[in-house]
Amino acid sequence: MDAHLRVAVIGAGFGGIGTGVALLRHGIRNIAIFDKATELGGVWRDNTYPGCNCDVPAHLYSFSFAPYRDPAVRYPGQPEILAYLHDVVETFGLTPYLQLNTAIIDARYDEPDSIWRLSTSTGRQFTADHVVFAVGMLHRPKLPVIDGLDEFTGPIFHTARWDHATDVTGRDVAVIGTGASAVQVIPRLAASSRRVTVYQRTPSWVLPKPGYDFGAATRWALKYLPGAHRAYRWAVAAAAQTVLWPVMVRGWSRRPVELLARAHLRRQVRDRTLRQALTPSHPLGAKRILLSDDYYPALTRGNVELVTTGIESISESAIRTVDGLTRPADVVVCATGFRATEFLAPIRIRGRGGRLLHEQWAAGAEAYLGTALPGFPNLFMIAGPDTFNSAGSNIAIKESQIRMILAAMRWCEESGAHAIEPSAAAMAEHQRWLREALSRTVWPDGGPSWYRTEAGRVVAPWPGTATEFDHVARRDPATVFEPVPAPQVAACPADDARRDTEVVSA
Ligand code: N01
Repeated sequence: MDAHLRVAVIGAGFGGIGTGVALLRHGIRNIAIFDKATELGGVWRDNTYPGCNCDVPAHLYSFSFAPYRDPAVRYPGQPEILAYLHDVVETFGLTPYLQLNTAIIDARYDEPDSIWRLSTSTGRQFTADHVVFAVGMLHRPKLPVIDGLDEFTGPIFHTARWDHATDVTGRDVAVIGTGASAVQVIPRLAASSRRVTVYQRTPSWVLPKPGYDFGAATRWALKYLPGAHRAYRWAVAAAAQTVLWPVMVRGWSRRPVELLARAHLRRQVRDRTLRQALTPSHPLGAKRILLSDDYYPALTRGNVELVTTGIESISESAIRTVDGLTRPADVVVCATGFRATEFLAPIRIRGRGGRLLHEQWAAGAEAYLGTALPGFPNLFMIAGPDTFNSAGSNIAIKESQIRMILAAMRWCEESGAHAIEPSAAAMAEHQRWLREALSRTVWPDGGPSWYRTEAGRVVAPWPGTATEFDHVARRDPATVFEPVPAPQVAACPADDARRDTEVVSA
């Protein structure tokens, strides 16, 4: 018989872990947190490239219920953030609920029974009253499509699949891409490789990333002064929102920050030709803004070359650009990003009436506040469409979604409904608002990026601040959700005996 869960959480990164903690805190213990990998951590498990760290201060980029408290380091590296997540899982007793090495490959809503039927990669089947997809946006690497890529005989890998067996010391390394991952890894490669050739298709806007470590006074305050940590966290969130959100809005309001970015480039790159090559033509904010103090200096090193001519092909040991030049490469690093707009792929998800989610989303994913959608009862998402926080921490957005999901589950139970979903009216009103809000941002003008589908539809970033997101997420569930039509065969998922006594062991 299938094991029954009250809530199945898919993904053991920040979103899934935050959801798990919230469920346990609400006394909901018949849960499992599935992850396809052998370890928890999501993107902080996958990205182990040299230099990987968080460009948002960790005192903000952490859960409000478990703030990151290192009094010395402002931007911890990937190992520290992964350790933090392990710590949260341990502290809040989530370990017994983890089902690692278990990918959910198929999720089907069973209307007569008002439950989700889940098939896993291990062959085990589960049923669940509610499913929460917390699979993230940035976890499926996007490899470039380049002629001859398969013919390259040396190591070739994506930043999120770093090959630690490859020693780059004294070798010629080619890096394709100049996004957030590239700007972190290039300075490290430049310091250890013989030569680094950076293939840039589009330059990124880069802002300074000041103050890696705290000074003595701040360390003391963060350690000993009651409330100092909370005040610091609040101040960082307020500053990020105040400075960065106006950048995302069309018009003059991005100008002051753009001047800052230009000054940063001028200060760090004296060579006029290189500076020109590094000056973006898209509006600041149209793609994710990068923060770095060591990327530009790395590009000015004698052993680093920035190539702005397009790549034509790759051979056994070299990269050829469209101007006919060929540059040797021993190792190729693809810093080419993720298939961010293919939300929830590759899981096959069928809702009411057998509708296939990916067919419904063929023109671009949409959901009510990136969290739930009509036709898919009791299905929730963390980091769904239109939820990426371009002006601050994404953990805050995830926590707002988690609160909304818990409120919706509670409302479902209290109202005696078998299952709930956003009403068509709430969804339509939200989509109307979204379209208007997005049209006031710079994203539609930004050219290709992971914020947009290939057809140009903006589907990833949230067109507002984290505070505004939280405000919408706090709406009374009764004004957003509605019960789905009664099932043909009576079954009561509100039956506590079924919900809370059968605990699935990891
Ligand atoms: O990926 P990206 P990323 N030929 O999509 C280029 C988060 N993150 O891994 O702009 C040549 O940003 C592409 O060029 P173009 C963060 O949210 C967070 O760097 O499409 N080039 C671009 O330059 C971030 O935004 C942290 O013209 C090709 C690059 O590859 C997100 O992850 C750290 C190409 C891809 O950039 C993704 O960042 C790191 C091709 N065929 C990442 N295909 C933190 O610190 C693609 N490109 C929290």
